[in-house]
Amino acid sequence: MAWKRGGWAAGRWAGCPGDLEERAPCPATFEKEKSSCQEKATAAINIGGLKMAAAQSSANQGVRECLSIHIGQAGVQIGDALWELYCLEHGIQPDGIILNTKMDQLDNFQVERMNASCDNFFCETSAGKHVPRALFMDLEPTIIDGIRTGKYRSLFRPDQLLSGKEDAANNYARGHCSLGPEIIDVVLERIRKLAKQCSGLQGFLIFRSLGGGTGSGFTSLLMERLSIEYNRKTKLEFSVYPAPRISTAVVEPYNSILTTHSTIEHSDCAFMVDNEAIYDICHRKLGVECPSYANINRLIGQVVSSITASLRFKGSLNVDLIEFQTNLVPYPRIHFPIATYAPIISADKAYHEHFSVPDITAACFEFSNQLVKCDPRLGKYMACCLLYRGDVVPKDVNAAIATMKSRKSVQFVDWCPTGFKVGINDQPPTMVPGGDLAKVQRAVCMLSNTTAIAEAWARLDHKFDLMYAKRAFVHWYIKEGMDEGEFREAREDLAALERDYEEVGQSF
Ligand SMILES: Nc1nc2c(ncn2[C@@H]2O[C@H](COP(=O)(O)OP(=O)(O)OP(=O)(O)O)[C@@H](O)[C@H]2O)c(=O)[nH]1
Ligand SMILES: [Mg+2]
Repeated sequence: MAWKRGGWAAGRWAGCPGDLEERAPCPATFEKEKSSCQEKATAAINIGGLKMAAAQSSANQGVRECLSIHIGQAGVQIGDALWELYCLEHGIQPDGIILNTKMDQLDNFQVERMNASCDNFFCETSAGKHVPRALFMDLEPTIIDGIRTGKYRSLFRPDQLLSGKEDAANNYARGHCSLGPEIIDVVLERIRKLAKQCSGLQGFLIFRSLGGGTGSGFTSLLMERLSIEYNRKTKLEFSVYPAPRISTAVVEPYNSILTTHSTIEHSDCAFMVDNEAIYDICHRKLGVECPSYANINRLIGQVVSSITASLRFKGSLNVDLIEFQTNLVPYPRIHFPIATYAPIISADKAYHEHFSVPDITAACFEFSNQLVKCDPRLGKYMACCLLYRGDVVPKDVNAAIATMKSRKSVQFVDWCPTGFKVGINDQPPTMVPGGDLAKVQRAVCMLSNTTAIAEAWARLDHKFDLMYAKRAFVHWYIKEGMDEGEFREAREDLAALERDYEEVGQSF
């Protein structure tokens, strides 16, 4: 197994949930327990204490900005949904100005404290406008034109929305070898400009599909160049895994395997989102008869928001995503955690249900809540992180985890402690007006690194093999300047990845 530089920062191993009780109570809970004016004043003082702690820690760490790069149709459309949600969560209006909902000093104080880290994702101009630290790019113009003319058109500066003239026609080689090189320098220049506005750039979040020509080919090219130019900065990916029922091209398995091969060395952690799994969630759990990309992207947005919440909000039990990432990736190539989210419920059903911490924790171990189709009961966990949001107290989390640990179906590899790393963010999830999800008081996103993900690679490898046995469609790639040897190399690398997973799952 190839070794590469480890995670974003030094971290410690899976914190025992018992640790949580020793820390300060979460302000949401704290405030709920206080009612009189006298008590409110005490809360303010105590919250003030927290603010000081938060300010000190942010002074120590400085601002740690993340740049989001949205590539190709899927990357751009997911970005559209995601930045709408981020804006709603931070009270930022479509023109970038923060909505003034501060009712009293305590509220004022809390909003400021919670939003203290929003600078990691938004750059505030001298006029008080919040501009996303993001770049949208596509090889063709129509999808980005949708943002240029959409509701959030004035949120972005024009140079953050970059498009070419023609797409990569579902061909990795066009994105990587022929069209991509023509636009890569402009893209890097725009990224440089965004990076210059950061005082402590932490890394990149890259959104794309594995199956599209731009998403696969251009992203590979960009990742290679980012590694050269920003050597030590982490690159996290959110990649759409192709689903035959929804996908637009037969060659998606080729593109997916070619891009996985060429980016595996450049990516530190990749969250795969399987369109078929999310389609089924929207259909079965949210009652959407025929889910569209808009429905799917909103759900993806909600999960990504939970994953990045620790970088955007402060909180006493907040655990930085970087710390999670360190725990999630035991070997550089084994960097594909599965995300699971709960509760996923529509507004009409939510009235009859109560989602306690044990309920939502247990739901994370249900196959039907996973964003990738594979069966964790058939694999072994290497790491398990639980990212709670909203009204959640450590006592309940500890109890819920103890129950899950006792389940036979939750098996860890024997070289790894059965640790669950936990973070609690005070902010409950925000619902998008007109969205499918119900407003809830608490939610959880589980990130688990399990050997079961090898099943998803095996499925893709099998589809690749069927086509490649007949060399079907290969000439399109050769025509764009690719060497056929790359197909063989990529496929061998993926076979090695499957074997890596087998190896890490083996007992001593
Ligand atoms: N979740 C999600 N998937 C999408 C979306 N748009 C396209 N896809 C999926 O992405 C894959 C196709 O890739 P695209 O992102 O459309 O392609 P592209 O990156 O623009 O590349 P080219 O068009 O070939 O230049 C298919 O698997 C689609 O199902 C979207 O908005 N959301
Ligand atoms: Mg496209």
